[in-house]
Amino acid sequence: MTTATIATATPYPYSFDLSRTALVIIDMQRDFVEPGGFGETLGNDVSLLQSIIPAVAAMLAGWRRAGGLVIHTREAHAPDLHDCPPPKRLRGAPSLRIGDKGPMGRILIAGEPGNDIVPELAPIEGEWVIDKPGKGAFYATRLHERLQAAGITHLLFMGVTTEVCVQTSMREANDRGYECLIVEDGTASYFPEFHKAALAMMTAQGGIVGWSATSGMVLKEL
Ligand code: TIU
Repeated sequence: MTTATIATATPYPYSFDLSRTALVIIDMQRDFVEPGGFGETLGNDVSLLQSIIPAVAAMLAGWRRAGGLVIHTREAHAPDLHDCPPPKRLRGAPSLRIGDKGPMGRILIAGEPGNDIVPELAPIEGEWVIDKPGKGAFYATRLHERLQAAGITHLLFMGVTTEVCVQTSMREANDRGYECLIVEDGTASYFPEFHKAALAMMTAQGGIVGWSATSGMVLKEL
């Protein structure tokens, strides 16, 4: 096993063995980054999220070349909505609710065109794809059990949105004992100030939730 160290990670150097580390890409779905999806129905400007696709693609390519495990998640509900708590569907005043028909198919429903991962980041053979009904990747999925079986101890997070599904997933992972790092330019929010605050609150207090680093810092060590 060879150990890589990102010396300039925040708040202090982060070390990982590639064979025990997975790259987790959270919810890079058309529903969040393209017009007409779930994100836009909530009133958001989706262009802010599109801007990270090149950095996420570069990290993904580097991680694949190095032979690391890649995990993609999708926020997705069953067509009959049995896994969607009514408050999640009924909250707020979106232009379309979860399960309603939009320009990319039914909003946030598994199997609909809008629920797909964007083509630039499409999963390939051998990569895990986890459908999750909640914001966190560990809630109501078998992710923890699969990671344990694969001997994974470290997780690098990217995807959207920083303070919602990415932060929730990283907090869930931290509570389960994983050493987590968030890739600063591989994640984005509809609210730039929330992106910045989420990174700061997770790495404060000696890395209370984990570390952060740029994609360039990670790629240099692969
Ligand atoms: N994937 C994810 O973050 N789901 C959200 O609903 N995020 C929002 O910021 N709305």
